[in-house]
Amino acid sequence: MTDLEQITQRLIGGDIPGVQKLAKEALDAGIPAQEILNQGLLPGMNVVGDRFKQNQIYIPEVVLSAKAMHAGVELLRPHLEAGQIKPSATVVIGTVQGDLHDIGKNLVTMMLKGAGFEVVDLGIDVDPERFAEEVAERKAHILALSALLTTSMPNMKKTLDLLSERGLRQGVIAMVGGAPVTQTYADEIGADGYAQNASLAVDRARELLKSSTSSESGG
Ligand code: B1M
Repeated sequence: MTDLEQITQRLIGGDIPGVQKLAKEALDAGIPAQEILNQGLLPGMNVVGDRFKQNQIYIPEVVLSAKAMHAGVELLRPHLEAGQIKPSATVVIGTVQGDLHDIGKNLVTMMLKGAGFEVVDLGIDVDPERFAEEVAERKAHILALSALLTTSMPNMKKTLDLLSERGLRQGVIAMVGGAPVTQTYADEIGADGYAQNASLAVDRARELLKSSTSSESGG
């Protein structure tokens, strides 16, 4: 078994110190943080998700694996966020109301920071009112909404609707994402962009900013 496969196994087993130890050893051995994330930690979380869905494991096991994921990601954080240049734009990000999932949202946050964005992370279970307040106060260029539950997805629309009511919607690029969210859903609720994963979120944020700046300047 490779070092990264061992990380995957420890994460599935919810072994927090084991994940920390192996992730640190992998970093020390010069394996890039992105590779440890993509080939060690994320495959483990996928297995956990599948087993949870098939009732092979239950919430306590999922919580332990999620904690192991957090611990691993914390170790990688400085490496994923490294190399930033001056902030190119401000992003307000959060998991929508009714939803407590934050692992994916935290990865998107890290990748955006690593790409030089200034990111204001509002955390989990964020209500539309709070998103609207922060977008206005921070003069955000991008609002990034994450949802992992089909039951919390409608709160993405509620948030965008509130921004429209307040006259804030036109001034901000709205991006959505999370496992159950699709491009079709993004179009349906009038979001400007959707991305399937954290690195695509960075690409999409850049593209959207570029096209909004060129349309402002008339080209
Ligand atoms: Co929950 N859970 N969970 N859970 N959980 C899911 C989401 C579920 C699919 C599991 C399943 O049934 N297979 C299911 C949802 C079903 C549905 O809605 N159709 C589910 C359920 C049902 C629940 C509870 C209701 C369970 C219960 O209590 N009976 C409950 C709800 C609590 C609540 O939120 N109100 C619950 C609770 C939990 C835990 C607390 C135990 C824990 C969360 C811990 C935490 O986040 N701190 C948890 C976990 C860990 C999961 C699974 C297993 C893994 C989620 C995860 O972290 N994935 C998940 C199963 C699964 O998704 N396969 C599941 C790894 C993460 C890196 O991926 O978050 O998708 P993801 O993020 C990706 C992309 O989606 C994207 O980039 C990220 C990185 O590449 N992305 C964006 C995310 N946000 C983005 C925003 C963007 C762009 C891209 O732009 C703005």
